[in-house]
Amino acid sequence: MPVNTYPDKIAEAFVHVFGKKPSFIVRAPGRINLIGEHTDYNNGFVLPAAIDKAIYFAIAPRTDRLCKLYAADLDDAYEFSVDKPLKSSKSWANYLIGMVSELEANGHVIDKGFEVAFGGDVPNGAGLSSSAAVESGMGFALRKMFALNVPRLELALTAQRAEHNFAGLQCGIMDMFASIHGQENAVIRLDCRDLSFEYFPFDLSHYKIVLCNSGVKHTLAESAYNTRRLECEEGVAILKEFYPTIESLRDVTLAQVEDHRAALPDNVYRRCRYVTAEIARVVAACEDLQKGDLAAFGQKMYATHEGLSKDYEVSCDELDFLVQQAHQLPVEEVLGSRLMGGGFGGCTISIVKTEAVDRFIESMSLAYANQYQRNLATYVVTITDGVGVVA
Ligand code: GAF
Repeated sequence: MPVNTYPDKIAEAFVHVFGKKPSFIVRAPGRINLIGEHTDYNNGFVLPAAIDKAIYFAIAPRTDRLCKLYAADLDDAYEFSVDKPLKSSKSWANYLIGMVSELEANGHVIDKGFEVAFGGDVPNGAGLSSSAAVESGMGFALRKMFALNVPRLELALTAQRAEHNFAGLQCGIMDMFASIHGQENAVIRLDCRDLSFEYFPFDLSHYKIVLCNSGVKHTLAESAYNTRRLECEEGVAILKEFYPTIESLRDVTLAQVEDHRAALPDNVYRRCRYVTAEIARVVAACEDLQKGDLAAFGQKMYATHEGLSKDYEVSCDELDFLVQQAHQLPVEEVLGSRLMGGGFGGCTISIVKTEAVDRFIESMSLAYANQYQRNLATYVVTITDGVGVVA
């Protein structure tokens, strides 16, 4: 296993840039999601986990009110006053400034400036939530440094507001919740309506989770994501005429969507059809996990992909190709596969028999290179604890 040198690298970068030692180092992981995509902002269920790819933060307080940020992976710096945490034209800085601003807006007192260097190995734009990791890690570091009384759930909600107000993505709660609440070897079954959750052991003694990175980054992914959210809201507004008590698609069944198909514009109908089916699928998938039936779980991953691609329209040719390739491999070796995260590019997630992992990676890489003349980056990930201090 390779030694994780990131905490040291970030500490060294801190010393190099700020000329002193950091007070401590925080690790904030990226996340995977086993099933339950685009269900979080519809008050449904999700099944994410924190992974062994993370962003690290080295931080120390200052005596004045200046906040100095250094993005080690970009070799770029930015500074602002703790009294004026305003949106910047540097998009990477907004995730950190957003956390300062939203914590202060919530009444927490950050009474001094600070210096922070950060960076890590969560690939950008791969659907592994590097942005939620940055927000969660920054928030956790500020909480510790200024002894803020911010419970983990509030930290996740603060990170979500930072993403909405400073990055412009009207995301759900899943990504930051997973980065903050992750537990080693367990997936989180989160009910996004009341934010109650339980940890499910995810037995990976015979299987591995393999991510295949399409390398595709859709430039309009954020606006397309926000549009999906609005389409779901439009569906709820129309269905409310028939079911006045509903508040979200969580309160609607697939059968009810079908009953009122004629009242829904076609795009809205298909979005509602996918979301209501997916929410029910997560519940059934958790039952599979409880029974130890990973094969049934894997089949549901393919069904999710089909819905994301055809009804929700957040896939792309490359992701469809990767899932089709995985589906053609022996079912005893590859249990399931689908696009993961918001979509429009990024990674697929597959559950692969341990002995078949090398074969899987080789055959997927070859097929991808033949089809798109591009190298396929693959990651075999493990499930780890959420955000915390590492040194
Ligand atoms: C992105 C969002 F940030 C999440 O909130 C979630 O909606 C996901 O897309 C899709 O499931 O990662």
